[in-house]
Amino acid sequence: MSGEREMHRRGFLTRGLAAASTALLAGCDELSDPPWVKRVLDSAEELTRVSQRALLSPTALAREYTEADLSPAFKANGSTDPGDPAYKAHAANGFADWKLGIRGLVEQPLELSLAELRAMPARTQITRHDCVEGWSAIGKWTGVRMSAVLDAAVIGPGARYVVLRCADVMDDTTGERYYESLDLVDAYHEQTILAYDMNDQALPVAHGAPLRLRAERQLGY
Ligand SMILES: Nc1nc2c(c(=O)[nH]1)N[C@H]1C(S)=C(S)[C@@H](COP(=O)(O)O)O[C@H]1N2
Ligand SMILES: [Mo]
Repeated sequence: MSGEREMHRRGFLTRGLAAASTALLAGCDELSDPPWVKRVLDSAEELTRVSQRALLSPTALAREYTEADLSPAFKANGSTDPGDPAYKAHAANGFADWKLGIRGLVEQPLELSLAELRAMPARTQITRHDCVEGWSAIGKWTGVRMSAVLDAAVIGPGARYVVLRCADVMDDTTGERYYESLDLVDAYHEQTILAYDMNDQALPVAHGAPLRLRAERQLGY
């Protein structure tokens, strides 16, 4: 992802919130269980996210809507047709051979097919996506909780963030691909899911097939 995009999405929430984040950090010892919560909040780099949490408590749920609230159209934004040849081959094959790789600071690296992900306990949520570019849409998402995937992979004691690496290239000069990161508070949030269905249909390519992170407490994620 581009630095500019990062600034737009994260930067504007931070400004003017230094006082609020200091106040919240002072109260962080109360969040001592589980241990990774303190580890995350101990870091000064976490000020941005802690600032957001000063406004939105860390475990509170984002509002969920009903079927009647579903937006008639959900704008496809960003990369709507990734050009990567390997991605295109997977898409042409209905992602039957595609696998989600979970690696890094985990004790049990995993490769999970879509069928395996669909066999895990599912969560469905109807939520509003708010893009910082100034549009919103309500969609219905079904997928597996990220916590279940992380627990299956057994995150190691040094792990503090989850980085999601995507198929689409964001910077043609460097070839850098789109990525996003979450701290473990957001990763384990009840509504943080890896969605394979959107509005009861398999996720379309324009909306991030085969699997899309929904992090409902974050703008545009
Ligand atoms: N891999 C990838 N994920 C992405 C993007 C992207 O370009 N590539 N765009 C982001 C932005 S800015 C938004 S608003 C939403 C758009 O999701 P949609 O295409 O389903 O509307 O996806 C986010 N995730
Ligand atoms: Mo966005």
